This record gives sequence, C-alpha cells and structure tokens, in this order.
Amino acid sequence: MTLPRASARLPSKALPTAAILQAHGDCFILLTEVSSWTQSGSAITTTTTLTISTFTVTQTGNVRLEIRKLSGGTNRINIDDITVNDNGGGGTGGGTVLTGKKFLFDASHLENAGSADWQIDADGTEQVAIYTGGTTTETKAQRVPTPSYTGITSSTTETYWKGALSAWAVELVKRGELVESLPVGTAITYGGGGAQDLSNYDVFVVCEPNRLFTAAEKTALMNFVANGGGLFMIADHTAATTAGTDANGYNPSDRDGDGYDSPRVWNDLMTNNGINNNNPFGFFVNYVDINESPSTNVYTGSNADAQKVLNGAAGTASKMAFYDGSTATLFPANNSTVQGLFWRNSATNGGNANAMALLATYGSGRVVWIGDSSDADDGTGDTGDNLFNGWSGDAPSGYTSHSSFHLNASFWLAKAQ
Ligand SMILES: [Ca+2]
Ligand SMILES: [Ca+2]
Ligand SMILES: [Ca+2]
Ligand SMILES: [Ca+2]
Repeated sequence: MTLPRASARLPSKALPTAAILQAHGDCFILLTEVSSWTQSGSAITTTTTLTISTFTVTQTGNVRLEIRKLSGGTNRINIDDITVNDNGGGGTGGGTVLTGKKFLFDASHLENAGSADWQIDADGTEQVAIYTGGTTTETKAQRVPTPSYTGITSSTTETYWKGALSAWAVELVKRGELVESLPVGTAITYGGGGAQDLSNYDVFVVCEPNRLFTAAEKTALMNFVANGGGLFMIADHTAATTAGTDANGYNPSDRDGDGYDSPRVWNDLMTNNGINNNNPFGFFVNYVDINESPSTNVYTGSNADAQKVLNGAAGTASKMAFYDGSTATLFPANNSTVQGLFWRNSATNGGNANAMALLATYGSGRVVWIGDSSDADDGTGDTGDNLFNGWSGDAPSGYTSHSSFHLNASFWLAKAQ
C-alpha cells in the first residue's frame, strides 16, 4: 500500500493494534504520538521475506503512527500492507478481528471430485476421475474468485460466488479478509517465491483433499505451519479400507477411486512428511463413519485458544452435527498443545478418544481439524453435485453453529483474533 504521509491520524475511538507487513531492509520501530512520540513494542529487524509484525498500542484518543527507519542508510524497506484495528480483545465472545489476512483455499487435490464441491468459486470445468470408473465433468476453481470481492457488501449472498464453500469465503471478505484458490495443477510450495507460495498467505484451508500431497508439498506444509502459518484441515468419513462399503453402507470418501480419501491424506501428512513422522500435531484420524445430530459435547475448560474458536467474534460454537464424518484420537504426548473442541456425545468430555474437532499449535503456527466436510457445505455450487446446507441451513434454526465454528477457527488460525 501507499501511505499518504509518514504518519496517519486514527479515529478517536482507537485503542489500536497495528500490523505491518514488511520486507527487505533493515531496522525500524513503530512510534505513536498523543502529545509526544512514544515507541510501541520492540524494534524490528527486517529480512528478505515479507513478515508480519504486530504492535499493541495502549493509547486512547487520537493517535498518530510513525514508522521510523533506524539503520541501513538509503536501503529500502518494502512495506506491503498496514492494518489498524481497535484493540478490543475478543477471547470470550464478540470483539474485533484484524483485517487483511490472506486465506488460500486448496483446489489442487481433487476437492471437486464426485459429489464434493469444496471450492469457493469455480468458473471453469474439467474432467475428473470418479470411483466407479471413467470421469465426470466437474467445476474447476481459478485463483481469483469472480466477480471481484470488492463488490461484496454486508448484504451480499453466498451465491455471489459458485462453490459449496462460497458462504465461508464471502463471510471472510465481509470481515475484511482476502481469499483465493490454489487451482489444480499448481503445486503447494513454501519459500519457493511463486505468486501463490504459502509464504504469501496467513491461512491455508484444505477441505477434504482426495489425493496425497507430494513429498515436496508435505515439506512445504510442515514448514509453513512451523513458521507461523495456519492450516485448516477438514476430513470426511471413511472405512477400515477404501475398498467396498463402510459400516453405514456408504462408499468411503475416496471420490476419485485412487485408494486415498481425506483421512488417509491427512494421516499421510502427519506420519510420512520426513520432518516429524510421529503425529506432530498431536492427533491421528480414525478410519470410521459416524453421525451426530448434533453433538453438544463441547470443550468447557479455560484453554484460551479454544475459547477463541468456540466463543469468538463470529459467535458461540456449541453444537456440531456430523453427516458421515470421521473422528480423531488425541496424542498429547506427541504435542501437548492439542486440544479437543468437540467430542461425540457418547465420549468423555476432555478425553483423547472420539474427538470431532480440535486445535493445536506447532512451532509458531496453528492447526484446526474437523472430521466432516459437510459442516462447511453451503448447499449451492456445482449443479451436478448433491449439496446440502450444513453451514447454516439445518432446521430448526440454531440446530448447529457451524458457521461460527469455521469463522472463529479461521480468525484464530490467521492470528486475527
Ligand atoms: Ca463435484
Ligand atoms: Ca482419492
Ligand atoms: Ca460427510
Ligand atoms: Ca455456494
């Protein structure tokens, strides 16, 4: 962005936090002025990689911000973006979220195969393998959703974009975040310098991947999270093997028939990534198919991260239904930060068995996992698919709180709340 001047006046309500994304230079500090200039936070030494620095400012009233370069002579500091928010907190319901976070939704691992349509917008079509043999015509996501996000207002409906995840993406835009898709044929990279390298995003959302990540992609994903990225991991139902039917008479969710469905794709990432193969996020996905209508077995403890996901700016997440989903087993010994958020109604609250959703931190990054893709399904998208509104459409009203869960989790993963 371009700053009009070296400093900018903020509205009188401000008790701001200022997030500054910068790269390629030397040392700088953020100062604030009410009556005299005061440094906020620590001096930042920039690197050649765009990096977010967040400053908590404890000033009230009108505040001016100044970025003061301390070293490096005439070398340039590249400032890509500055976001200023009220410092309203927000761990226990309500509160504000930092805007300008960048969300990338994966569309490169057959998230559109069969009756799935886990995309935020899809303008094109392609032939995709189907488990019964041959191919079907599926809608195909492109990088930038159309029409432009700039046309979204508070009253824009989710059909502004075409995909079963469009409601999620539109809601993020309404709250000032940015969204893109990673199209099929584009590899997942981190530190590779490409336009869609994960280093350009805050959160990577992967809803029901149906193909294994390559070895290089697994390295990229682990390093992205370790270095501060957010990974939203969504799985679906499965069975002990992907051949035949599961306990409920359904085919496992290997929609393209290559032998791998999303539980197996996630477990492959967590046990075969070459960096830490011992379930480094502290959980493993079980090969099951369960239904809950809905679970109210929600975490009630004081874990601050869990509170932000369950009771954040997008409201309270207290009910989670599964429409053929999988569960996870927690391994706190592998990662002590793993925290169950919902369990099956029949499971022990706070236990390690039969978790339906969870969070963990890893390095300086964060992960959230949920065992059913249906909860993010807004019910509209590819007209050739059987889509059901699990996002907000269950009757009676208030039956579930899936949009609150997904949005709060998004904000937490982005460190926006
Ligand atoms: Ca489809
Ligand atoms: Ca598959
Ligand atoms: Ca499902
Ligand atoms: Ca939709």
